[in-house]
Amino acid sequence: MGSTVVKNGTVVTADLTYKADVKIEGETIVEIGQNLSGDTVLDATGCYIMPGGIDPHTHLEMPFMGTYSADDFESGTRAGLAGGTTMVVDFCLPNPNQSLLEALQMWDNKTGKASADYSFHMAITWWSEQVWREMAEVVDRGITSFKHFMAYKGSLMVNDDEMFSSFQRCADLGALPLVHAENGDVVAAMTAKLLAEGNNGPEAHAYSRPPEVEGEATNRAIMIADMAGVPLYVVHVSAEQSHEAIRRARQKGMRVYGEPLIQHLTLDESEYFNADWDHAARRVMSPPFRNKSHQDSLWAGLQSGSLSCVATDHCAFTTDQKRTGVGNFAKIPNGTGGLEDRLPVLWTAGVNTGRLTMNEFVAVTSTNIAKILNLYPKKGAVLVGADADLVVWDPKRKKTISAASQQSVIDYNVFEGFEVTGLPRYVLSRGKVSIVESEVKAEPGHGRFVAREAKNPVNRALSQWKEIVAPRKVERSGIPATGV
Ligand code: DUC
Ligand code: ZN
Ligand code: ZN
Ligand code: ZN
Repeated sequence: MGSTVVKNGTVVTADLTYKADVKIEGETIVEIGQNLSGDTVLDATGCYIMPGGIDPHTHLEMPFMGTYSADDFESGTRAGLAGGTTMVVDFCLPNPNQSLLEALQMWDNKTGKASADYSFHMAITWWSEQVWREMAEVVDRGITSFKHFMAYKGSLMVNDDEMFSSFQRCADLGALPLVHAENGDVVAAMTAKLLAEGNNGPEAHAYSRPPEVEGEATNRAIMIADMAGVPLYVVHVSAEQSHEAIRRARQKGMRVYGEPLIQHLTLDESEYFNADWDHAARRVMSPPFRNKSHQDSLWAGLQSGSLSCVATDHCAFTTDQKRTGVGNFAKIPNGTGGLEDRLPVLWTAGVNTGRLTMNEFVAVTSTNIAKILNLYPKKGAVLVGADADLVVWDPKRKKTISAASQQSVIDYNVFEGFEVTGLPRYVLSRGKVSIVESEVKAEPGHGRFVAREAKNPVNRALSQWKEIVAPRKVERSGIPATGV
């Protein structure tokens, strides 16, 4: 393969904006400078050259709620590339009692047609000595983050004792725990009550999971992480209550990271209430969409740095799949799409409105994620030696989002009708030109697994700095045996 030069553009990274050409050989950036030449030239006049987006939260071809999410690694990574996302981190979900390593093999088997790079988070869905042991093997295989569901009682949910054990194990291994923070017991109780009262429509999904459910669980997970001495990553932060818990923890010196979704930043609960059944059910996800005051909180968190990255939780179901929940909202498969739309919608609603700078945009869609998940600077950077995962972003290109022209295989799009200004001109995946405006040149099978390293275990998160020492046994004399 000869060299490629991206010419006449402006490089935009998480901290710098400057005019330069970027030269690529094979899969890697080899030079950044002025007047570079190469065998192939990609013209970036009027465009920004940014690190490709990383989506830290996807569910591709995932068995869930009696079905499988409809986008697989082929359509999912293609959708990502079409919107400027060059890497996804997907969740491997063992069944209760299933070996983590066996589940990992199953997930790996799904990735043959990925056209962009990928990694995994491993979910801890049950707890035993075997799970404790296998976590080390999972880390050795380059998967250094472990997800815990505090909701989905009866299937994926773990209890506090299991979560505390797993968090301590993460601390030992230098791994990062993630939480889906909703109080699963309260959700189950509210769901049963709503159904008993005849509230079975999709809007009741939102009533069953109010913001307090999320705030309580987020705070609980943070305190448990503090006791375990481990950093924490909170997925899909949708509410002021959970954002508040994260802000407070960070102010105390804890490494707690919050991830809002592009859906929660731009869509609100009116989608459930002023709509027909299909419209509302297509937007059923957990956590549900909130009111505008929560959206303001999430934007403020991205601006001030109390929230770290923007994801999609891409977990797409067709209308037919959603209809299994007619008559019982608790059976509507939870999930929405967004992989193709995350960057254009965030640019339009964030950068074009002045809510985010371009550098902040790069930070929250790519660089912060790469740093938190130990992918940096291979990913998330425009630097010599980094993978040539690049998006050449045309801030003037426009389109109206529509299911009719999307890469996802589902039959609708929650952003249908959104007019976006700011779209990729070119997208490169490890040097391969995969998107040229609306033309898809992605190559199924090109995507590769990216192994990550565990951080040094001294990367802890504590509200009060303590040396890690064995608990001290106090020797007392002359105190009655029952004394304290
Ligand atoms: N929430 C969803 O909406 N879908 C997948 C899993 C989740 O937590
Ligand atoms: Zn979740
Ligand atoms: Zn998810
Ligand atoms: Zn290839």
